[in-house]
Amino acid sequence: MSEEKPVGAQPVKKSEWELSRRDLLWLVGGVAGANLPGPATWGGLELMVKGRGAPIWHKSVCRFCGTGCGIQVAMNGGRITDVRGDELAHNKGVICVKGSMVRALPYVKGRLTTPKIRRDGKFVEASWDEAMGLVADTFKRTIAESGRDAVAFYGSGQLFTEESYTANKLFKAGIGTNNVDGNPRLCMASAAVGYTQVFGKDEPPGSYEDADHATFFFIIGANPFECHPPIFERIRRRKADNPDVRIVCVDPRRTLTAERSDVHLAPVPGTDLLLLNSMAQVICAQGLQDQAFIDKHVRFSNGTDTVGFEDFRKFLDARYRPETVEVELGIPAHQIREVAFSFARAKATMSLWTMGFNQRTQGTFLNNMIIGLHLITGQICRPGATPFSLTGQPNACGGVRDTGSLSHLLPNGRMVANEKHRAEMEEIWGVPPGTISPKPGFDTVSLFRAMEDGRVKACLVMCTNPAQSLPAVDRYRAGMEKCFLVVAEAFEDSETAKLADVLLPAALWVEKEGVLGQGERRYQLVEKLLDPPGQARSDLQILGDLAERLGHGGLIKARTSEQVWDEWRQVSAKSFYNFKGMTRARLKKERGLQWPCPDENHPGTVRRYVEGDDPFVSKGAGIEFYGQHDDKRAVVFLRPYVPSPEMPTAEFPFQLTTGRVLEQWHTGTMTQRIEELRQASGDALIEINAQDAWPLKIQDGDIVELKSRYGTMRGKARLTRSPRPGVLFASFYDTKLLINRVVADTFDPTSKEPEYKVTAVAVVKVSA
Ligand SMILES: Nc1nc2c(c(=O)[nH]1)N[C@H]1C(S)=C(S)[C@@H](COP(=O)(O)OP(=O)(O)OC[C@H]3O[C@@H](n4cnc5c(=O)[nH]c(N)nc54)[C@H](O)[C@@H]3O)O[C@H]1N2
Ligand SMILES: Nc1nc2c(c(=O)[nH]1)N[C@H]1C(S)=C(S)[C@@H](COP(=O)(O)OP(=O)(O)OC[C@H]3O[C@@H](n4cnc5c(=O)[nH]c(N)nc54)[C@H](O)[C@@H]3O)O[C@H]1N2
Ligand code: SF4
Ligand SMILES: [Mo]
Repeated sequence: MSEEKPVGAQPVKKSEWELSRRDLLWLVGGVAGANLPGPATWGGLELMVKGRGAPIWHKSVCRFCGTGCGIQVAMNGGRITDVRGDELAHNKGVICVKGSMVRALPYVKGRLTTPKIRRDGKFVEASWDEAMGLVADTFKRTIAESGRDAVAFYGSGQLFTEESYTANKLFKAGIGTNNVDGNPRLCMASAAVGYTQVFGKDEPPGSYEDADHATFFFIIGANPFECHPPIFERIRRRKADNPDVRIVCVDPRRTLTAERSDVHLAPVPGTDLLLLNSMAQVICAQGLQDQAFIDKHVRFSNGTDTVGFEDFRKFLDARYRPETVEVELGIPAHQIREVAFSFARAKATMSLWTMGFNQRTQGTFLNNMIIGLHLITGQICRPGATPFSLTGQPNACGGVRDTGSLSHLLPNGRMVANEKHRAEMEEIWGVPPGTISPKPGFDTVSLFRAMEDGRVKACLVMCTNPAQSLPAVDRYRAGMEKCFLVVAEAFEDSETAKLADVLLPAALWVEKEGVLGQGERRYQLVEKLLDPPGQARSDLQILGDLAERLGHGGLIKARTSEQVWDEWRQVSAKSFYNFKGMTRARLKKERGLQWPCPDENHPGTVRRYVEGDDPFVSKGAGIEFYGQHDDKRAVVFLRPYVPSPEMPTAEFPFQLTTGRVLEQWHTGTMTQRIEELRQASGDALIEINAQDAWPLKIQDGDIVELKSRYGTMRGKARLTRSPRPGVLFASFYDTKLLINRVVADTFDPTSKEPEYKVTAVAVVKVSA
């Protein structure tokens, strides 16, 4: 292994490290007290490393969330002995408890170490040749009998960029089907569509660095204290240094983020568009808008036609005055006015949002409108003034959105439905005109529905666990059972692995090499430090093998991570996503780079669409939304509020919302295996407001039954004051509480992202 020659590792002054450690301890310690892996674990780690003498530190990246923290990994005797935040990376040395425990990940029990094939209902071990032979034969036969669109790839925002790019190319330009989708559909689709409609191009204009300049933080539908801790820590430092800085948090639960904000507004789940439109109404009615910015850079649209600012005002006045919406929204009119005024008049406003916004039947509209608020107030393209969607997974942006590994996309913002875009990609990939199908493939929900009725007969699932993470999951498990399911997984007992016909053992994190692209357009390299266990292989190797066996070896010529990266870098140069300047050598040295980055001397772009920073802005333009709109303006949409189909009824009087906790990652396959993390979070519980529990005679620890239109399940109740009355909350990491069995099977009609955040339910006590 490369232990002898650390790449990019730099000595760091001890005092700085200690500072970060303390910050982290505070982060961890601030959460919920006694049952957390607190100081003892940290102290222990410190001693352990000292005792061993001379570990060698390697620059790396945490594999968990979209914050994309730079870390340093200590290797000693061929093993990882410690992990700490990288002081020179964007996260300035701060990491969260999951990042600190990622050191344990390669060593946990339960790894899948050989390929397995299901025979007579039981898994038997197989060689790679047998397993891949069966996969390739079944894919070939399915394509011959039922057509190309009967096979599919279901990927992940946790694959490396090289892996997603290769899968996308193999399926779209090799096999000739656009059935390539992945879990970012469950996550970032509404944000991606939102940006594309407004700017003509996906991905945020701003950066984490804006948090160092903002004076007003508008956090809505996000819980960064638990889900993006170093970013929330950066916001808190900003406030500590500048007491006038204000933080507003909009969340139906009093989350740990809400508790640390200046103002917490708790809307009725599913009603945020009333708040945004009402804020816009106040802004326009009181002349708080930035008219000069609007005149120069903004166009208004009702979704089909261009309209004027006056039409926008009339649209807002007719339905969205604070006094009209306050009851339905659950936030008093005076608070709506206050937040609208602060948003517009602050020196620099930064909005941050995540799943409380994206996972909604109006997710796209919410994304349109939050950016719209920044555009009408000119709170954009200045340090600290920016709309910023926080990204969930470590490579949803770089790996999936940017490579176009979704069923309606092609690389670098191109669309399947656009003939010119298809022709461009056919030329770049060197395939005959007409190879790429003009028909968009199945988005996630449609894909699993197509398994139900046999339209999709064979599917390769890679680095994701849909049998636990899809909504209304009982329904989709039944579909998966009918399909020939190939699952590339690191662990043999994930809920999806259990349904597989062929299981392929996957290398994870530093057992392989590749690039992760996180939420601020920053790409960072993860280098290989360990060999994978047993016969496990990287997903890239699996895809190369499959390509070869399907007869597309000539198309998928790049087989090492570095070769794929170089190809992809060249592809990007033909677009506004240009990162040709991000050579492998640079990524080995630097703590990531932000695109656009067109040549090797370019430092990367912190603020997009801003002259002097973004290389694509015309000279003298100052600010230019060059995306794809001919007039180079950004679009503010008139977006009417439509209630969620899952608003409470007499039969289902509560609203269930779901989400995350600090110590656990998604379906828990990794973090539940790390003892410190498992103990810290404990079992998943159904949180209910004590005020709601009282008339139902539910007490802490009682078993309750949840019933929705989609399923019924039981779990243990926890009484709190966190969700607003009428709202229940559960997390989805615990297989003992498969909450997605009751989660609604509804989605945004534009982005096709499921509405995980709002399900109408009934709750009753079953037993004490
Ligand atoms: N610890 C941890 N961190 C993670 C992850 C993890 O699994 N664990 N996963 C990563 C991924 S992939 C993602 S996508 C992100 C998700 O990051 P977040 O979106 O911040 O996390 P969630 O808990 O899904 O949801 C955020 C909040 O939305 C609120 N919410 C629910 N309904 C509504 C609503 O109608 N309106 C508003 N305004 N808010 C609402 C919930 O109460 C919740 O507190 O986290 C990333 N980071
Ligand atoms: N109720 C509810 N459900 C939700 C959400 C919610 O808020 N509420 N959020 C949704 C969102 S935003 C997301 S992003 C999804 C996430 O949902 P999933 O992607 O289904 O969840 P993960 O647990 O991240 O699954 C990743 C799997 O890949 C495996 N793995 C790890 N590394 C590797 C590797 O290198 N290669 C391979 N082949 N496998 C590997 C892990 O063991 C794990 O089983 O969940 C969605 N589901
Ligand atoms: S915040 Fe996210 S990327 Fe950073 S250490 Fe924690 S889990 Fe890893
Ligand atoms: Mo996500």
